[in-house]
Amino acid sequence: MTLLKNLFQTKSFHDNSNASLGLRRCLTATDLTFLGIGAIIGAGVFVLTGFAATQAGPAIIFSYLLAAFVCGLNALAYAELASSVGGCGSAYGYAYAVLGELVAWIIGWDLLLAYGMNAVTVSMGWSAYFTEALHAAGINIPKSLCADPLHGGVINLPAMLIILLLAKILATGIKQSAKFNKIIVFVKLGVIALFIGIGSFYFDAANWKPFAPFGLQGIVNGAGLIFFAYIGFDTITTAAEEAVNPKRDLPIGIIASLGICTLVYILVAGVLTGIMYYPTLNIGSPVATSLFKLGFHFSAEIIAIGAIAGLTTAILVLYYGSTRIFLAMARDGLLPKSIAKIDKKTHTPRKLIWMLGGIFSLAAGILPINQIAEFVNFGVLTAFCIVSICVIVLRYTQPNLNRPFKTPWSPLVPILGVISCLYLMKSLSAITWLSFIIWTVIGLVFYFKYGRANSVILNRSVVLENTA
Ligand code: ALA
Repeated sequence: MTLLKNLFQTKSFHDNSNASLGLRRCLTATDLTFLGIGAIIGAGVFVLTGFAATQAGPAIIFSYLLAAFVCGLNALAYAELASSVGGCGSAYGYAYAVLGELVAWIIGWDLLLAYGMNAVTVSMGWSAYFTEALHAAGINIPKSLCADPLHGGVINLPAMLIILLLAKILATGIKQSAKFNKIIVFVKLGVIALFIGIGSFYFDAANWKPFAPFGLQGIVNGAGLIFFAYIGFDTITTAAEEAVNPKRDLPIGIIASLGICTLVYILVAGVLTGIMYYPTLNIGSPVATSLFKLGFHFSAEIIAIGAIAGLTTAILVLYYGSTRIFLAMARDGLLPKSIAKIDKKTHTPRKLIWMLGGIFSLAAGILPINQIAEFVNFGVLTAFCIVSICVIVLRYTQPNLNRPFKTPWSPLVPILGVISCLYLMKSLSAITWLSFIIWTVIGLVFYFKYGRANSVILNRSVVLENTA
């Protein structure tokens, strides 16, 4: 009975939001919105749009809207918890405060891998664009040095190097990282505007016939794939302890970044399918290639450079998110605290950043991309489900909690959030489900061997029981 009680021991909200980690509070609502856009716009739109268009046709616009709807439902739940529960642990922290330690551990463990592998996946897309850009400039990197062993190479060196470069930036300081992110977000929004501007002059309505060649099923399949393009708005919540006014600014950052990106995606998808007939879009760099085919060679090169910039910030913010989740878990004693120490000068967890950077870099050098991307979707969808469930439970357990932002029409909206995530998860492959189960079992072994013995909350309860 005590074991069961311990496993579902929750953490007080005070512990979650007010503990001082030594991080620096310096991020504004604008910084947070830019961090969101930085994480969201990446491989999804620059790489996956073409593949998704071959599944949905020009109706990919509706796939984007559908995926935005699913994310929007859960984004409202994130906004409510970020403003009321707080803490840099994101879904892990909310689950700890609402559903207890065991669920929190499972979700934190899941998110560590999902964010980390997401950064790795995008770094592989980055490498592909980068080697292509070098090739266009007449510099050729041998395939053995820019592809993983399963794709005819030995090691993916560019993917490894970009992660190490970003480790250096993240370790320097959050304000510097946010500034770097902001500049690059301007570059990527600029090249997307260039694409929409040029492309809209060449829009040919004939390419939109038929508009939905694969019907509703095609739209749903496209949404399942394109969901990846929206991942990232949730990482803003990991910046809760570095935000100046998290209760007000986190909901603004989440909703604004998701809204802006949805608009951008719909415009890109509409223009892309209007200038190229959808069956010809089965390519890895549809945005740049379509302009190239229109004869805008120079603009296509600029777009490719913008895509590289876009992918860089997606890696940066996802990598940042994984370090903050680790930090929150280490603060609670569930992971080794010594690794997550904050450097007094830079106010960053330098050791942790370099340790995770080393692991991610190695993974980027040798792992194949496809399987990881599905796993990322699975991990993030699980977190979304838990966050929406937390909102529903918390409305009953803590009806009077101060909620600066409230999810409208609760519990309908969070219930729809959970159902829509489960629906998308159902379509993922058996191997992805199996990988998730294996990863969770490894996590549970670690938890029962290490986490429970070192858990701050559990040890505190033991002390209280002994002194009572
Ligand atoms: N949303 C991010 C991307 O599209 C993960 O790259």
